[in-house]
Order: sequence, then structure tokens, then C-alpha cells
Amino acid sequence: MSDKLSIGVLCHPTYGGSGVIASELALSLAERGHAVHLFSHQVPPRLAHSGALVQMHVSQGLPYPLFTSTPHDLAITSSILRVHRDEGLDILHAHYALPHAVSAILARSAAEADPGRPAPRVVTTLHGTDITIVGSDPSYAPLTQYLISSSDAATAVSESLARDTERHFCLGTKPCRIEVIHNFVDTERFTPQAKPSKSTVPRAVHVSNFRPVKRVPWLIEAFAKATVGTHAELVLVGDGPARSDACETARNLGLGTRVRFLGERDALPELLSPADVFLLSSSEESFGLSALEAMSCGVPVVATAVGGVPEVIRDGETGLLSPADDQDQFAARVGELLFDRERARAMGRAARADVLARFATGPVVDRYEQLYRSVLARTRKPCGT
Ligand code: GMT
Repeated sequence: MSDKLSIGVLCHPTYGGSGVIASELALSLAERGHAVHLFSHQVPPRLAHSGALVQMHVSQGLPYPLFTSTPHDLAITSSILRVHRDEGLDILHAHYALPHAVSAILARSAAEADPGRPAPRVVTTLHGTDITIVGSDPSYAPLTQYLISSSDAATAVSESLARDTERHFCLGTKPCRIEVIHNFVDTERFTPQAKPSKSTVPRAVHVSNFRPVKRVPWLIEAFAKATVGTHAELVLVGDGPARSDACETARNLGLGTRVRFLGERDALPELLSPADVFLLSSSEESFGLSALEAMSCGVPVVATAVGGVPEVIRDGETGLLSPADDQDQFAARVGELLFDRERARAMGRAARADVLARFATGPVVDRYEQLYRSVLARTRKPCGT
């Protein structure tokens, strides 16, 4: 086996965490000299802003009146087969089970029918809602189960997600083992930057895709409770379905210019670093990559203790955790850090140190590389034999 691999990465082209991790992984693997191809229906933002030699394949498919929507997942399968025929792919790494593991497993089956080259192996990384919401829905659950058991390896971004997946999807006769590989962050880009002077008003920040699970209106209510009669401000970065509800909540609470909606931004380290605290109030969260990015910038986190969040944030050391159903406690935690700058800064320093020790890019990318090599070393029986 050659030292350098040819790797296809499949992901959603969004600001969401799975697209970020897939893009950052593709960039790191390319920097290590592997031939990396990224397949998606648009260029993911993290890739668009990088100079690394990842080959991008935008596969949107042909719109046709028979289709209610254009099946870009099939176009991705076709793009993969073209690249495999031309130069050979060793690994297909699908991020977020649906639809990417479908595209990857279909491409592997098609490649197995061609005796010219060994077919690529499929690694599927589960990110959270692909299991907890989308994949568990009866409309997709049987397919999700098949995708996990048919991948050459399946990983999850936290212990919590791995256990959930095994509980719900590893029930049949075919055993499935989910390996945990935590997410990582570029600690050189996400690094503490100069804090503003002591006279600045206390500031909280939140970054997300404003999906219902993030509970942004709930977070604004908690912030309002924590900051009555103060000038403290809340900066909200990102966009999504709950944005108008969130704006209305802020308006109804009379928060005025104390809450600012910045929309989707790439300048995250610059926006995170000046904050006193990062807030994450999700009802479920398999990992919480946005919190990790804040911690890497030296910002402590107040978060709900759901899913994999306690694996990322050490309660009382790098942030404060609170039960998901207790808004008053969450608000109290926010106040504790927002109005005690010394404590917040000490926790922020501890957060940065913990990120460097446990979540830096190099060792995590090593784990993925080792996994690729171990699935390539195994003998594989093609489907149907
Ligand atoms: O948040 C989502 O709806 C989807 C998903 C994504 O594509 O961003 O987020 C998940 O993957 C991230 C990267 O692994 C994790 O950091 C997030 O915790 C996880 N979101 C949820 O579990 C809600």
C-alpha cells in the first residue's frame, strides 16, 4: 500500500459543524500530501477560504421536471465514479449519514463490479442529528441502520453519540461497532486575541445554525433574566429557521440594541475572542463544535449538559453546565461568568489549555489516518458474494 492515499470526502456544504469538520479534515490530509477530493453540491465555506490543494467536485445533478427536487446525492455518486475510474480512490469518507453514506456505499458497489481497480472502502462519520433526529425518524431508520452496518468503519464524534447509535441501530444480527473520534479545532486560527479594555460592557456570544435544537429564543430569555438592569450585550452569529422567532423574543423582552444579530460570518476568532462567555443552550448536542472553537479562543462556556457536551466542557473548570430544563439555573450560570471577569478569564485560560491537550488537529487527524489504513488492510468481501 502506498504511503500516500487517495481520499474522497463527502459533506454538507454548510456553516454547520459536520461541514466544518469534513472540510478541515480534507485540508489537513491534503497538507500531509494525500490526494484529497471533496464532493458536495456547493463549495463548503471553510474550503472556499483556504489555499490548500483539495480538489473540489461540485455535483448538483441535472434538474428535470420529473424530479420534485434535484437528486444531488446521485450526482455525487457519479462524480465519485468518474474520479475513481480516472485515478483511483482508496477511501470514501462520508460525513453525516444521510445522504452521503448512501452515495459512498453505492459508489463502492459500482466500483466492485469493475475488476480494473480495487473498490474504495467506506468510512462513515456520524455527527449527531443524522442519528438523533433525521436517522431515527421511521422514514429513514431502516436505511440508516443499513448504512452503518455496511460501512467498512463507522465513527461518532462523541461517546454519547456512539452509545446512542449502538442502542438504536446495532440491534440486528450484523454487529456494528462505532469508534469514537472526537472533533478537533485549528488552535492556530482559533487563538486568543487581544481583549478589549476593562471598561467594555460584559459580552456573551452564541454561534449556531439557528435550528430548533439550539433553542436560541430560550437562550435570549435566559440572557435577559441574567442581565436585568445592566448594559451587558449578547452577540448572535449565524442564521437559520429560528432567527425570526429569536428576533421577536428579543424585541418582546425590550432588549433593544443589547442583542445583535450578525448573520453568518467567517471571522469567528475575531468575534469569539472579545467575549466574556460563550452560550450554548441546545436541547440536544452530540458534541458542540462552536463551543470548542470558543474555548480555543480562550472563552469559557455556559452550556446545557446534553449529549456529548460534558465530554467537551469540564464543569467548573473550563465552563459551567446546567440542566437543559432549568432556565433559571442557566441564567444564574451566565451571570456568574458575565459579571466576574477574573473568574471568566481564569476559566478561559483553562479552556484554551484543555483544547490544546485534547482537541488539537494533529492527533485527531492521525486517528482518522490510522483508521483508513486499518480498513484498507482488512480483506473485504464484495456485497453479494
Ligand atoms: O446541528 C445540526 O443540525 C447538524 C450537525 C451539523 O452538520 O452541523 O451538527 C452536529 O455535528 C457537529 C459536528 O460534529 C456537532 O458539533 C454538533 O454538536 C452536532 N449537532 C447536534 O448534535 C445538534
